This record gives sequence, C-alpha cells and structure tokens, in this order.
Amino acid sequence: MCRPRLILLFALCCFLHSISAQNPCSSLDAGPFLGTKPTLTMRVYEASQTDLEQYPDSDNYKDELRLTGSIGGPAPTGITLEVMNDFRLFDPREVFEFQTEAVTGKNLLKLVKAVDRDGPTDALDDDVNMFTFTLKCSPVANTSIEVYYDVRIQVMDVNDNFPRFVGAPYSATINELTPVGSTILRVSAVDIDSPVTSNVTYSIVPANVDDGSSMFSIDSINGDVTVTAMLDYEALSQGHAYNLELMATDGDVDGPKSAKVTAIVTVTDGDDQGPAFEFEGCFRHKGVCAWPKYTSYASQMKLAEPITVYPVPNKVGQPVSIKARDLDPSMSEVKFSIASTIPPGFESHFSVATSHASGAFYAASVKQETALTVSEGFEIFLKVEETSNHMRHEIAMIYFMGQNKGGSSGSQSTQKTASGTDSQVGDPGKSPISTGGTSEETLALIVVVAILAAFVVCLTIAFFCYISRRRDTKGSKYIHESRQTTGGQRNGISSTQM
Ligand SMILES: [Ca+2]
Ligand SMILES: [Ca+2]
Ligand SMILES: [Ca+2]
Ligand SMILES: [Ca+2]
Repeated sequence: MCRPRLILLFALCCFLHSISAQNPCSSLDAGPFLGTKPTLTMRVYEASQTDLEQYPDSDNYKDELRLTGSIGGPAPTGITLEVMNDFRLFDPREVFEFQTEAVTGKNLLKLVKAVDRDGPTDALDDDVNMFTFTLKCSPVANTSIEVYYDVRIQVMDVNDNFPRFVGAPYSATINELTPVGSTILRVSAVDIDSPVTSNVTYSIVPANVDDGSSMFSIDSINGDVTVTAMLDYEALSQGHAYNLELMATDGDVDGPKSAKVTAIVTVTDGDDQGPAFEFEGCFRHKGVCAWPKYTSYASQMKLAEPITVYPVPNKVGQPVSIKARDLDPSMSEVKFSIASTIPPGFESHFSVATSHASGAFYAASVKQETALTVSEGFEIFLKVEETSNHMRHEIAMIYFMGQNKGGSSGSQSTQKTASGTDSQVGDPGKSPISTGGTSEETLALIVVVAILAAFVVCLTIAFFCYISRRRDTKGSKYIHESRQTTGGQRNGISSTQM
C-alpha cells in the first residue's frame, strides 16, 4: 500500500529539484547533504608555485563548482559567492578562486596558490589535505536570497617528497666474532607524503667493488641491519670499517623516490688468530711464516747462555733472535716454552725466557740449563702460545748442526757440564745426544778396554820374548855343530892331501 505513495514522493522531489536546479545558486547535484546544509565536494592536487606557473590550466588544479548561475554575471543568471569565516588554518580566499569558464559556462574552483598537502612531519595531523568552509551564494537578481553550502575541497597527494632517514648518520661498532644473524643496527626513514606513497622499504646498495655490502643484509620492512657472514678484522683495510650504503624507497609504484645514507660499521678485533713466528725470508702462507725452522750449532752451545740460531732459509746471513707475535693485534701477548726434543725426554735440560721485543713481537731466549752434550741431528721444538683462553700455539723447530765450518764461530768449543767436567760437543758421527750422567759408565768402559789392551800387549810381548829365546837357543846349537863339522872336513882334507 505504501509503495505508490513512495513513488509519488520521489517523483515530486525530482520535479522540485529539476525546477530548483535551474535557479541561480541551486546545486547541480542532489546530494549528499551533510549536517544542515547541502555540501559541495571538490578536489585538487597539491602544487608548488612553480607547478602552477608551468601548468596553469592543468586539470589537476581545478574542479567544477556544481552551482547554477554565472559567477559575477548579470541577472537573471548571475550569482555572487562569499566565503564565510568559519574556515580552519588557511583562508581559502588566498588559495582558491571561483570563476565561470567562458566557453563551457561551467563554474570552476581553481587553485591559485601553492599548497603543500604533506605538512612538516610524517604525522597525519599536520597534513593540509582538506579545506572546509561555508560558501554563501546569492542571485544577483535577488540578493536577499542567501543559499549556504558546506564546501569540502580535498587536496590530493603528489609524491613530491623523498624519504628521509631519521637519526642519521648511522654507525655501529661490533666485534669480528659477532655471530652471523646478529642485528647490529636499525635504521628508519620517513616519507611525509600520503601513506600510500610513504610506505618505505629498505635495501643495501650493492657496490661495484664489494666493500662489505655482501657481509650484511637489511630487513626491507623494519630496517634491521644483520650480519650475514663471518667478519674478519685482520682482513679489513685500515680503519677496519665497512661503509654500507643504505637506501630507503617510498611506495609510489609509478615513480618511487629514494634516499641513500651511509652507515659505518666499525669492526673490532676478536681472538680468532693464533701466534706465528716471524723472520725474514721464511716460507709464507697467507702472509704468515709457515713451518718455521731454525738451525743452531752444537759447537756454539754454552751452558746457561742463550743458544744462537739461524733462520731457514738464512737470507740475512747472520744469527737472528727468535720472534713471534699473536696475529690478533689486540691480543698480542704470547709465551714461549719447550714443547719437545728429538730424541725425546730432554726438555728439562733447556729453559726459554719470553721478553717483549717491539710492537706486537715477543722474543724467546733458549738456554741449556743442565749438562747435555748434543751433536748434529738434535732437535728442539719451540712452542709459542697465545695467552688468551683459546691457547692457540705454533711450533718452530731448532735443528742442531755439527760444527759451523763456514759460520762466524766455526771453532769447536768445550763446555763446562753441570758435573764440572770439561766435555767436548759437536762431534759429527756420534749419537746426537749424550748427557753428563753417562760419564761413569764411559769411564768404566774405558778402564776395561784399557786393561784388556794392556793384557793383550803383555801377552804379545811375552810371546815375542819366547820366540826370541827359542831362536837364540837354536842358533847356538847350529853354530856348535857346524864348527864340529867344519873341523872334520878340514881333517879329511888334510888326510887326503897327505
Ligand atoms: Ca615520497
Ligand atoms: Ca606529497
Ligand atoms: Ca682477530
Ligand atoms: Ca689470538
């Protein structure tokens, strides 16, 4: 039953509106009506003064004012417009103009002064994205008629701002032992354009020459910078820092804007290297002396005095001091000790003192502390160990030659052993080691050999004496018999002759 009445009411409204739409100051639209007054809704894009001067007729900076009548025109269609003082913040009269387009007869709202929609911060509450005010319209033909409208002019965003990093410049100091996956830094950038375009994402700009950018990654959403590979303090050049070029890009799919910033990540030393010996001319692996070896001469060894060593190969032609350092620059203290000997078991006959040499280097002074006679082939394995908890170490070999025939001190020497007896060292061909504790056995052996030799000599002498006496006895008998024989013959001869 109600349906015919509703249809009739709707038709009446349309009829009244069609009649009123033809009246000056009437709205060309049926609604929507907000509050108590009809609403006129328009929109323009934000613009700089340069934009307006370059593109004064751009559709971006104007919109239709959908009112009947000719603004400033004569009766009966002429209308006058007045902006009421209920605007907020900015006076619309300074920013917009109302005019009737000559060709089309359309009423227009035009932006005539620069409007920055975005406000000074990325917060939404300082955005100038809406002008609201009351507009009064009166027909020129009857100025007593006043029609009021709520005007809402929406200012549309243009992506005219670059992201801006907050809190820059960025830096972080991390140890080279920082585990992979650790977050070392968080960066943040804001974009004061509308949320659609200010949705900033982050990335690391890859360098043409890898400067460490591959060692880190950044979370594209929250800006967390994370370690992705083991760092190496020692491999870093001077400064021990990575310069990461970070980029923030806004969310404008058509024409994104980006900003870059450099984050300096300084790496500090960690204990990840062991010690190494060092001498000129050594065989190097990755810049470090590998399989370090020295020679010494048994003939030059003196009790309680530092042994003299020569590097292998000997590029310097003279003795050197044994030096080593921890390859971690900040963990530079090392300590030397005797690891072992060949033949084994003679470690306690030697001592080694550690002293600071220069810079990161420490020197070892190896001494023979108790009587020990060494010769060619004897070896000392010298250990250098870092004083950190990891206790990494390196071993160097000291190989003993016999006599130093071409060296600076080639003469064979004698030394005072711990037992106080003089003993000769460096006799090639003998066992590489003999100690003072075996001298009694040697002496006993010598005595036995001497007694045996004396006994043999005595026997020999006795034998020769016996032989000699036998010869003497036989010789006398022969001579006696010969004389007798000779006398008979003489007699016989004489008889014959007679
Ligand atoms: Ca932007
Ligand atoms: Ca903007
Ligand atoms: Ca290190
Ligand atoms: Ca170390």
